[in-house]
Amino acid sequence: MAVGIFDSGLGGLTVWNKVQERLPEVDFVYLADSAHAPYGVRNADDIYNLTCAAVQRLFDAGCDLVILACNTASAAALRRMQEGWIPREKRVLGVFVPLIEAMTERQWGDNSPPREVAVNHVALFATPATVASRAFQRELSFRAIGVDVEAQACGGVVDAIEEGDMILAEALVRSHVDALKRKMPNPDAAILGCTHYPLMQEAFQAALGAEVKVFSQAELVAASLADYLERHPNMMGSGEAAFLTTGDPARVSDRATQFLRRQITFTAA
Ligand code: DGN
Repeated sequence: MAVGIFDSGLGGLTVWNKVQERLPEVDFVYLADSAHAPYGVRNADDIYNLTCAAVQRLFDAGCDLVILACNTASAAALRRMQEGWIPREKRVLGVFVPLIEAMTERQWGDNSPPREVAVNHVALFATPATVASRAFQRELSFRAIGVDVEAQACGGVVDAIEEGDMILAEALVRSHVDALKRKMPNPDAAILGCTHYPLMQEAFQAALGAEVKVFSQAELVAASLADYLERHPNMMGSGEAAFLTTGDPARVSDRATQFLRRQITFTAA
C-alpha cells in the first residue's frame, strides 16, 4: 500500500521531501497534474473536477490514503469530495488541518469553543483561488478568536517556480510582501499557504523580517502524517517512490531535480 501525494505541480514535493525524511519506510506515489497547472487561477468547479480525476488516478495506482499537498485543492475541493465522492475504504487528507493545529496549538478533535491564541496579526500568502475561498479564515474562526487575518493573493509566483525562474519568483515575493504590509504593517506571524512557497521561504522571511514567525506546511504536514501512520502501521512498505505527471516527464523531472537537488524521475501518468 502506497501513500498518494497530489499537487497541481511541483509544490507538493516540498511536502513529500519532508514526509519521506520522517518516514523512510513508507511507499509513495506522487502525482503532479502539470498539464493543468496552475490551479490557483481556476474556478472551484474546475479545481474540484481536476482534483477528483487526479485522486482517482492515485487510487488506481493502489493508494488507500491520498494527501492533497495543494492548498488550492484543499480549499476548493476537499469538503465537496468528503460529501460523498470518496469511497468508504479510502482516505483523502488536506494540508490545512496541520497548519491550523500548529497556529492555534490545539488538536483538530478538540471541539471546545474558540479561544485566544498566541498570534494576533496573521499574514496569509496563498494562490488567488485559496484566498478567494476564505477556507483558511473559516476553519480558523471555529478554533480561535481575536486573530486578524490579512490575505495576499500571490499571483504569478507558482508559474514562475514551475518555469524555474527563481529571480522572477523572488521579485514577486518581495512585491506581494510589500502589498501585504501596506494593509497590515506589523504582522506577528505569516502563513505560507501554498505548498510551492517553502521553495521561497528565505525570500518570504527576508522580506517580512526576522521577527515574523513563518508557518510553512511541509514540516507540519510531515509531522501530522507521521503521527497518523504510527497509528496505522499496516501502511509501512519498503520506502519506494514513484513520480507521475500529466505533463512532459523530461521537463518536470529536470525542474524537480533542480528544486530538491537530487535526482527525481517522473514518468507519464
Ligand atoms: N501548490 C499549490 C497550492 O498549495 O495551492 C499551488 C496550486 C496552483 O496550481 N496554483
